[in-house]
Formats: sequence, C-alpha cells, structure tokens
Amino acid sequence: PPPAPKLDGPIKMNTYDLTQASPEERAQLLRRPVLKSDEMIGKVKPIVDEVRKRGDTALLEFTAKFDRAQLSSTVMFPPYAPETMQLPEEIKSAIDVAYSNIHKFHAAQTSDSTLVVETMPGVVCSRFARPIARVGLYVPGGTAILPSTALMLGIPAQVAGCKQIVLATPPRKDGSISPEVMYVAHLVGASAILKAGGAQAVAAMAYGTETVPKVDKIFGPGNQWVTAAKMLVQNDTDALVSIDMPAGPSEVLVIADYTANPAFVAADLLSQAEHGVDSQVVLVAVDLKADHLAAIEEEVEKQALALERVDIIRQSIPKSNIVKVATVEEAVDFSNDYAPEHLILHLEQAKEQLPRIENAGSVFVGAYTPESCGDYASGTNHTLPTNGYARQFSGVNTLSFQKHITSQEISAPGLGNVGPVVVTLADCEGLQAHANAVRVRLATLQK
Ligand code: HSO
Ligand code: ZN
Repeated sequence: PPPAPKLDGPIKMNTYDLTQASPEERAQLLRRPVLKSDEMIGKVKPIVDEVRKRGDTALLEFTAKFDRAQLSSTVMFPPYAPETMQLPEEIKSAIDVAYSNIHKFHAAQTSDSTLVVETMPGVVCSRFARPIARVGLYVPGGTAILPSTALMLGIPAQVAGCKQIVLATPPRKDGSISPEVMYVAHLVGASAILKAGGAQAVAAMAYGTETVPKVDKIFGPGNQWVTAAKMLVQNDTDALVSIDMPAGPSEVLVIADYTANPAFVAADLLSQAEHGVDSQVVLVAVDLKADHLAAIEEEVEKQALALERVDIIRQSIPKSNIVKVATVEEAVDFSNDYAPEHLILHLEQAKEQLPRIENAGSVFVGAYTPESCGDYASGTNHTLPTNGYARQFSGVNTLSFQKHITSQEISAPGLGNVGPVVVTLADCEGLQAHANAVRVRLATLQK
C-alpha cells in the first residue's frame, strides 16, 4: 500500500517580524495564493456549453457523474413536503432565531424610500429602488452542509422582494437535499430548488433549462468550479446575468494585544482554518511578550488536536502566518493593506480602532465577539469579499438584491434654467440633435 500521508507533524503557524521586514517581505505577507482563473474558466466552459445546449438532459448527466446522484427530475417547486424538512426541535429553533436576527438586520437595510432632489428650480431628480426580479442562490455542498449560507442569501432576497428565488445546491447520493437546507428554503420562500451543484448548476440558472428558471443575478460562495462558471456566464451577453462578487478561499485576520486571551485567539484562528485546506489565517501580534505568543501557539495545537476536522487544519495552519508588529497603528495599517474578509480585534481599545479600518469584509470587535456569531446568527451577512476584494466590494446585503432607477421631471421654467447649459455643452460636443431637443422646446416658451 502507498505510505500514509504524514498526519502527525506539528500544527504550527509561521512567524515573521514586520519591524525587521523589507518592503518585499511585507508585500509577500500580504499576498494570497494565485488563483488560476483562466485555466479554470477553460475547464468549466465545456460543462457550461453542454448545459446551455442540452438543458436538463446534460444537467442530469453531470449530477450523476459529479454528485453520484441518479435523479429523474432536477427541480423542486413549493409547497415542499413537510417530511423533507423534519428536524430536531433544537436545530429548528436555532435556525428560527438566526433567521429572525438576520432578517432584522437586513430589513433595516432596504432602500425603499425615494430620494428626491431639486437641483435647480423646476428641475427635480429622483431615485427609487426595485428588486432584481429573478435571483439564483448557490449553496455549496461538499465537506459541510451549509444551511447558514442558505439563510445569508435567502433572507436579503426575500427582504428585497425578489419575485423568483432559485436555490441551487448539490444533492446527496440518494438524490435528496438536507432537511436543514430544505427548511431554510421554505422559510425564505424559495420558488424553486435546483438539485445540482458546480458549474452545471450555475449554467442552468444563467441560461435556464426546460425546468430550471433563468435568473438575472447569481449569488453565493463555491469552489473553484462554481467561481469560474460564475465569471464565465457573467461575461456572456447571451446569458445577461450578473454575479455578486469574485470569490476566493475564506480568510481571517486577528489583531491581538497584551489583553488577548490565548484560548479565544486560538479558537478564532481555528474556526477559520477548519473551513478548508486553502483557508487563509493571519494573526497580527501587537508587541506580545514571547510567553504570551507561545501560549497562543500552544492553544492552537491543543485545541486543533481535539477537532474532527484536524486533518484539514494540519494543512491550513502550517500555511498561515503570525506577523509581529510594535503598535496597534502598524497592525491596522497591515490589515488595511491585506483587506481581510474577516477582521477580529482582540484589543484593549477594540472599538476605538473602527474609524481607522479602511478595508475589511466584516469586523468583530472585542474579546466576546467571535466570527462564528457572524457566520451563523448575530444578524450580519457571512457572504463577504475575499482575496483582497474588500478594497472595492461590500459583502452581500439587501441592496445586492435591488437596483436603483433614477427619474427626472423638468417644468417649463425649469427647462429655462437648465436648458441653456445643455445647449452649450451639446454644441461643445458637436451633438447638434441633443442641443435641438432643448432648442425646439425653448423656442416654444419664448413665443
Ligand atoms: N466563515 C464562512 C461562512 C460559514 N462559516 C458558514 C460557517 N458556516 C464565510 O467566510
Ligand atoms: Zn465560518
């Protein structure tokens, strides 16, 4: 038999001292693993093309091949049978509380008030929001079932008032969907459940098939195949579909000072490291004494050994870094440059740092605010920008499921005010017809 993989080495992060680092070394610490997006797009293209051309038949073939599930139909429509969502009371009520908190926070984000501004007398500009009519929510399967992701995508879609909510998730080998995800689909009012995963699910939602409704925007995290398929269909004008954001492996950056509890810090690092072998975990240590840092490292190893997913952690933790800095200011600067998906502040003056945070998906303030709470139940969304995209992207929120329409109404006196400006600018661009659209009207007013 082949030698067993070495699974008993130390579970240890790499340590760097930022005060001694050259600019090149600092830049290296800010880097993420390179995503080979071109290569992946090439691999998913044949799958996407097949689903576009052959619809349900291709979808069922891919589901049999990749998910090992033999299905006769790939979509479920409501009402979903109660026996598909039977859950222990404890889980059901935990989902209910999470739903309520996430709903509260996302309902407060709706932009249903119309903005009206009179920019000049008689020139009235306005803006109002409308839901994106048809949305597709991708809920990953794989190494963990993720009803929490179904909540994080489904609730803002429901709050925004999207008319069609298609929830796609890979089926289990027996062709069923986990009762947890079924229950969430029911709570958020999903109008269809697509039992498919991977690039094939994304293609089905982007183009529609005989049974899968076509959507206007696709949301949700996924593996490299899902991400590449989302990027591909977003660029196809035939699909006319947009996506939430580019996705990469999940990340956390923890800033800890002398007040940090080693067990809390280690637990937070591990909660990210257990997601996947490519999870990005960074600890920025602010002037920590050697024995304090050693206590954190010991906790990481000790707690990791007690976890079911220790084999994933054995791969993610040795790829992760401890970055030593002298001051909180240096730590925040480093974090802003890294632009982490999650930022946890184990600091004496944690909330005082918020005004200085420029780039982060979501911030967790103080010793009693683990990322897990945001992952599941406090109210904020856990679908957040990774890979440094927190520089320009927000996490998924209610506005992600809406678009804004602007409108204007100009009175005759208002045209007298703004019209001459438009004529001058249109003439300056040499666009006579534009100028004329104002002139013909002004001429009637001067009579
Ligand atoms: N931390 C993940 C979300 C998640 N955690 C789902 C647990 N379940 C997003 O970065
Ligand atoms: Zn998580």
